[in-house]
Formats: sequence, C-alpha cells, structure tokens
Amino acid sequence: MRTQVAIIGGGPAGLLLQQLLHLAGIESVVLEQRSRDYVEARIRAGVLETSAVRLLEQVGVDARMKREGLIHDGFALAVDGQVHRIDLKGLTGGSTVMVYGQTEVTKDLNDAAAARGTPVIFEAQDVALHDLKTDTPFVTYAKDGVAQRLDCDFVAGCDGYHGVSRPSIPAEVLRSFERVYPFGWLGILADVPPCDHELIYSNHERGFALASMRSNVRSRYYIQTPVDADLADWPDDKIWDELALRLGPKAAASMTRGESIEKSIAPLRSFVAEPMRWGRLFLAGDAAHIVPPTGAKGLNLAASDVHYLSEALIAFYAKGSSDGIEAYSAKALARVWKAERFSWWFTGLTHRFPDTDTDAFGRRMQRAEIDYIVSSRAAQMTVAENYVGLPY
Ligand code: RFL
Ligand code: PHB
Repeated sequence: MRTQVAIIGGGPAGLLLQQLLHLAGIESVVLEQRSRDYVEARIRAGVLETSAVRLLEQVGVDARMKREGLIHDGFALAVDGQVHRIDLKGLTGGSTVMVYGQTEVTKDLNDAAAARGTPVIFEAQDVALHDLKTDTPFVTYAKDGVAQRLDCDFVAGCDGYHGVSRPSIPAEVLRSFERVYPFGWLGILADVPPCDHELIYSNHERGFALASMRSNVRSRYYIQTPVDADLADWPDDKIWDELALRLGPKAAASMTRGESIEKSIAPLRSFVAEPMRWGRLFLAGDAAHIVPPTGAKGLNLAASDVHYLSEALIAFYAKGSSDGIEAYSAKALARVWKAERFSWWFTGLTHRFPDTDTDAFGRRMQRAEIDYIVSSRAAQMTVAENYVGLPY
C-alpha cells in the first residue's frame, strides 16, 4: 500500500491531522494499535482552547460539539474554602473555552474519517518505522496476523508517550527534559450534575482538588493523592468526603454524590523531547511532550502541533517548499514550552508538595502568589491569556 503521509496513532493528534490533510487533498493512512471501542472509551481531557475549537470548525467536525459542548466564560480558584473567579472572557477581550470530552472529540473525528473514507486501520500490530532519513520512508505492521507494508513520503508520529515513533529517533539525536511530580491525580466520573456551572481549581491544605464536568448531568472530579496511592484505598464515599472538604463549603453544599462510572489514578509529569522532526519523521502531541493536567493543555498542544504540521505539509505539496518542514520543530516547540511553563506553574500554585508541608516558606510563597493573583487584574490577565490558549 502507498500513501502520502503515514500517521502513527489514532488519538486526537493523528485523527485531526488526517482531516486537516484531507481538506487540502493530501492522502494519509492512520495506523492505530488499539480497537476503535478502546480508543473511544479512554477518559482523558475535557477542556478545549479557543484555537482547538476553531480547528475542529475548520475541518467541519464541530456540529455535535456546538450542540453538546459547554462554553465556559471563567473558572474559579478556591483557596482553603475561599473562592475567586477568573473571568476568562472579560480578561481576554472575549475568549472562552469549550468543555467537551476528549472521548467525544475522538468519536466525532472517527465518524468523520468513516464518512469521508479517510482510512484508519485499527488493531495495527508491531508498527515499525523505516528509512526515515531517506525520501522514501515506509512503515511495516501486522493486521490480523498478516505482515503489511505502507510506503509514504512522510511519517507523522502521533502515537502518544508510549508509542514507537519517538524511540525511532536515535538516542544521540534526541534530548529529553523531564520533571516528575511527587503526587498523582485520582479522577472520578459520575452521572450526577456538576456542583457548579464552572470549573473549580482548589488549593487546600489537604491537597489539590478539581471540580470539572462533561455535561450538565455528568461530573468529573479529581483529587491530589500520593503518587503510590492505591485505588482500593479510595472507595467512592471517601473520595466524595475528601472533595467536599477540599472544594469548600459552598461547593460541598451543592455537590451531588453518586456511584463512580470510572475511577483512575494518573501520575503527573512534565516532559519534552527535542527535536520534533528527524528526517521524514515528525512527532506531534503526547509522542513529543507531556504536561501535568492542571492547565488542561495536553489535548490542546496536540491540536496546535498538528496545525503547524499540516501547514508545513500543505506548503510542501502545494508549492514544493520545504521551509515549513524545516521550521516545524522550532515552531511547535516554542508554543510547547510556553504551555509546559504554564502547566508547571499552575501545578506549583495549586498543589501541596511534600516540602511545602514542612517548609513554611514555600507555603507562604504559594499563598502570596495566590493573594497577588486575586488582587491584581494584570496577574489575572496572564492566567486567563494562558488558560484560553496562546495564539497560533
Ligand atoms: P494519545 O491520545 O495518547 O493517542 C496516541 C494514540 O496512539 C496509539 N498508539 C499506537 N498506534 C500504533 N502503533 C503504536 N505502537 C502505538 N502506540 C500508541 C494509542 O493507542 C493512541 O490511540 O495522544 P495524542 O493524540 O497526542 O493526544 C494527546 C492527549 O490524549 C493527551 O495530551 C491528553 O489526554 C492528556 N491527558 C489529559 N489532558 C488534559 O488536558 N486533561 C486531562 O484530564 C487529561 N487526562 C491525559 C489524561 C492523558 C492520560 N494518559 C496519556 C496516560 C489522562 C491520562 C490517563
Ligand atoms: C477534565 O475535565 O478532565 C479536566 C479539566 C480541566 C483540567 C484537567 C482535566 O485542568
């Protein structure tokens, strides 16, 4: 089989890239190692930046998001029970975010691929990348036990943190930057109305908590836990009790408890691999970088990467220009590092670190910074500008 762009990974990065290329008349094949059901059931991100919403509009995969997504004009920052609103819309001159689950984005993109006949091959096993430094790279994989070969002009590595694309770049070329946090997030999904119409990020002396949602009848909550926490030690009631304490009395009073339909613990890390291109291989999304979820940037960075990448590939096919391809890594990384900074900073502002428990200075600094944000419009503007997403 032959295509122009072989896309490894059918998560949001790979599927969105495929639709952006399709609109420009560029052929691609997505190779995804899991089944469609598996990919669509993974509960992950929930907040889309203004620009990610615009990209979904651009590819015409926005109808259900427009119907079912919730536009949020602001969010709350709670500190030991006191709540301060960040007015995203007012502070940014009109920008908002869209609360619409990654599961739904993925379903919509898969539906579009099926309707438009852009190929997505699920359960592609043993994917391996070859001849990436030549003009004739190719990908091998197995489907239903039969070996296959996909010839292409370019390979887009959109296969997440654990994929094969990043390890295909020689170790002496790739430089990694990493920070692992000494805690994780325990997430719970329940079919109950949210406790507030906006998200609440809470810094509490017992640890961070977040009240989020997927719809007006489905809530998503998180609490900070030790990195080695065991789900078995967290029955639903204990999680609801902890949320009520950490989110403060007002949220607790309007919180509806219910049985969890999903519960998981995720570690928090910041990670960037440089460069994001090696020969004819491009990395995009989690394959190249990970952010702690505090800033809600993971999915949004996947979107900005594939925007830059699609522009580079479109210029190559339309004008024969390699300039965009040459510039891709530096352009994507410039935005990635700013989102890394914001996610790292927001995590530091809102979480309890083992050393701030003993280090009274660290805790005072955190309080001073929150006080500053609460009292300064300039500081709030910085938070809002980053939260709705830097332009691209
Ligand atoms: P994805 O979504 O991981 O998709 C990669 C796809 O590649 C497939 N794959 C392979 N396919 C073929 N061959 C191989 N060898 C392959 N190896 C992997 C995988 O099956 C998968 O379908 O990456 P993408 O597209 O870059 O999208 C990025 C986002 O998914 C990610 O940034 C966010 O979901 C991060 N994230 C969260 N972000 C938030 O903003 N808020 C959250 O609450 C949030 N929760 C999460 C998350 C990421 C998680 N991961 C990756 C462990 C919770 C979790 C558990
Ligand atoms: C979510 O709803 O899953 C969510 C929302 C905001 C975040 C992280 C996760 O910062």
